Amino acid sequence: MADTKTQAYDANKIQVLEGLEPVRKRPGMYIGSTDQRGLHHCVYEIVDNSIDEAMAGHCDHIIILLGDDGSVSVEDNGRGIPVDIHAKTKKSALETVLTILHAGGKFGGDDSGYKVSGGLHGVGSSVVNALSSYMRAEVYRDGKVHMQEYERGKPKADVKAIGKTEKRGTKIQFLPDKQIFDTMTMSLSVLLAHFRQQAYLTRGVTLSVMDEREKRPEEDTELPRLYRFHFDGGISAYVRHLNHEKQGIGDVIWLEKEEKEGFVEVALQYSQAFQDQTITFANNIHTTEGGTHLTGFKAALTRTINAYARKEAFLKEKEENLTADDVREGLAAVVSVRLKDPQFEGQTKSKLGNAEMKTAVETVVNEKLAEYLEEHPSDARDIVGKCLLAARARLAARAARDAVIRKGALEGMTLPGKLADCSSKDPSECEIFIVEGDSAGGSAKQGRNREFQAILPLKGKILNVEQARLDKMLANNEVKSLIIALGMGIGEVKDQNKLRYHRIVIMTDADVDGAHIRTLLLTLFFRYFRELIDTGKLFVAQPPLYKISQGKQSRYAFTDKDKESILKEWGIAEADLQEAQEETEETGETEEVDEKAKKGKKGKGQEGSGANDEKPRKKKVNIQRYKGLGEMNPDQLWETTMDPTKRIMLRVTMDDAEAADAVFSTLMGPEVPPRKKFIQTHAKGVKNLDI
Ligand code: 0RA
Repeated sequence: MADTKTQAYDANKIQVLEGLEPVRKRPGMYIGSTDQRGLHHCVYEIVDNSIDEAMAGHCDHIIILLGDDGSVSVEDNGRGIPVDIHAKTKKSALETVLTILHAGGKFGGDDSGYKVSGGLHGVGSSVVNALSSYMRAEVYRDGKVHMQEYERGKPKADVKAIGKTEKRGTKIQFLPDKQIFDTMTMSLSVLLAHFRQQAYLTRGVTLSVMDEREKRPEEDTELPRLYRFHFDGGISAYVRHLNHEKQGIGDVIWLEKEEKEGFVEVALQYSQAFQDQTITFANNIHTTEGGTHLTGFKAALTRTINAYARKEAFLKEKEENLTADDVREGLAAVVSVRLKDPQFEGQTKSKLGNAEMKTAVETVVNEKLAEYLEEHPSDARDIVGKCLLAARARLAARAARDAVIRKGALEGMTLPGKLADCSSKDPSECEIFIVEGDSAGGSAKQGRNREFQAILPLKGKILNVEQARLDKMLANNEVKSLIIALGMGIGEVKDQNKLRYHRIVIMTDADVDGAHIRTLLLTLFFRYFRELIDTGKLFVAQPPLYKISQGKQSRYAFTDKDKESILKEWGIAEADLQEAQEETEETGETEEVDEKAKKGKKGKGQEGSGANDEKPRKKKVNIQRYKGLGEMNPDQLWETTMDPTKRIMLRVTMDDAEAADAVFSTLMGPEVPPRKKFIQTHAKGVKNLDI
């Protein structure tokens, strides 16, 4: 890191703003939410401060402990938060930093350096303190251990020296407040993904993570408890990691330069994949919506590769320039910038707005990438070759797409033949069900509300888009129908305003084939219609797995757990089921079961009435397992899966595009060994594919 950003610091520089009451009143304003995300956010806040210390070159090891009591402890070997008395507050700097909102030396927005500490809101440790029922800070400085404890942001006593030490550094332990958070359970896998990313961005620092929780959430139970992230390669190692299941073209290219606007670092590598994966950061904050640094990067990449291709006559005089999309096919890149006063914009405040960073990134990439290509002619030729291939494919795809669009237009507003469209033309109230198979399609067509529900049956498997370019994709009838039905186009001419349905529902059977088709569809949406996922328009229908009937009453169960709880409600233990059934056949039933059965009748989804006055003769429990949607009649399908007032649908969300990309590359890409490995390691855990 450049040294220019480290400056002399003293306790007086801390800007005093306000106390912590507003934080507890409106936690969402400061940490986004009080669910698990907010909980994780607190951990990031504390760790990010230590990362800052590492970035400034003062610390190289951070230890994170998830305690069995629900607390988290973060220790670094940096300079230690100052403990001297702050002129304005007349309190120790440590206390000031941890009890006053927006206080903090280098993270206070003064001029002494880049404000690097971050996360979504970049609010700092005082906010975490306010939202913790208990916090303890230890500072190892000047041979002493200084300590202060807090409850809900309030110090229990002044900072005091409690012992001697040779160590230097800071340890912050905090216990999130049960009164504030909806859950106290953190997800190790989510935390690890963040720590790994931070370790890449801070070359040379070691992040050690230890999970000491006795009871871990289900998704963590198979994970080791101890981790160490350390990457000497920094973001080059990140790019290598992004491409590790892919076949690379040339080496990872790494560029860095300090400009007057800020510091720019870029790593990139091409592979034989089709998709591009460019991940951007500003001051270590993942800018998922991109921004000026991304714009500058794209512009420079296109310009530099075209210039090189022309100069070396890979592009003939009469040939058109490569487009931005051509030079991004198969690209993995990490763009990381650091600047003094980052402006975050966009829906989720994760889009960099500083105009000067476009120029900075553009200048650095133009200069350094051109240099690299000159110095590595063989890699350069392979890269240009890959881009030319992409350009040719794009032209072929354009022709194919134009044909599709023309066909769509020719067929007028009637769209693909097998689409049963809805009558409403207001996209905001329209839904399209993408249904597996003609028979289920038939049931869905009869069962639907034709006012606002459209049905598109797909025959068999759709094409695996992970292994095909757009042109081949568009030659596939199933994919083609879907694209025309959606109405928003694809590729270069996509327009979400033309989308004909604001809810798109994937409805497949609850078996292996259904899961495969669902995955293929999810891949298609992830790769080509990501905006529909980002805006929450994609859903997966949840047809019931069982119909459980007893006498005249029946209930639907959507999961095995559901089934168990219904049976329990009816007073039938799973283990007794067999027995109970036998018993009924011979003798009728016992009092106790009868009582429970009556209660069960009051539950939702019951059928029939007046069963209460009937003398119970039979209590045979019948459990029907639905193997396919086709086994349900139209009414049942409507009632259980399509009726907006009763159905359960899973909205497809994506917390982490990078993880999703890795999953799709692994699951749907051409390489078999990684897929095998993935399936072997995850087979147990797969319930819902959460992308
Ligand atoms: C301001 C000044 C100095 C260190 C820090 C902040 C600091 C903060 C944190 C938060 C977590 N770990 C940290 N380590 C250091 C340095 C003052 C000096 O010694 O000159």
